[in-house]
Amino acid sequence: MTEFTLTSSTESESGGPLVGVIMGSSSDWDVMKHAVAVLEEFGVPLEMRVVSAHRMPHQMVEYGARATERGLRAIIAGAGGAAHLPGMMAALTPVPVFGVPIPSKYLQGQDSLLSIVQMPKGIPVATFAIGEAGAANAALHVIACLATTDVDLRRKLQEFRARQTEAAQAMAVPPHV
Ligand code: RP5
Repeated sequence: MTEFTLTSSTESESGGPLVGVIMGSSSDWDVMKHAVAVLEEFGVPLEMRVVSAHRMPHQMVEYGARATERGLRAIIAGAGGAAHLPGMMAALTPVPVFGVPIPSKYLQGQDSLLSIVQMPKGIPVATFAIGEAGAANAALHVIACLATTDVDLRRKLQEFRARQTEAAQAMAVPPHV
């Protein structure tokens, strides 16, 4: 995985990132790096930013307001605790938002999960598992969506799944007494 600052980006052929990976704090990076790793593995142009809903609300509004004109096709948003970033971002833009609940100190991310998944009817956030699996799966789901109109990405996704199948087929039950 490439080294980066939490505001770095890669570009698509049209000149900008296709996927925004945003998070409420740099402390979320240990989880969100798993989404970035998957997107990079598939060669999806992306950008990464800290966008804190409660500490930088004006920048959050600006990010959401400009997402469409900047060419973003999906936003993966990670947040912990009273995790309002994904829901607020979904309210600010028609670009689909994929929410990743970050494990929290006292409630182990159950607060994050419920905050993100329990969106009132009308503004959806596609919500994933707490932590690493959720971050990686959010990226894989974004890739699956992009792959509906991108043949090369579809081929890469099929190859990725085939490798997983092969790995599982090669598994043996550990020796036991
Ligand atoms: C949320 O508060 C962030 O998404 C993070 O998960 C949590 C704690 O943030 P820090 O205090 O570590 O910056 O906004």
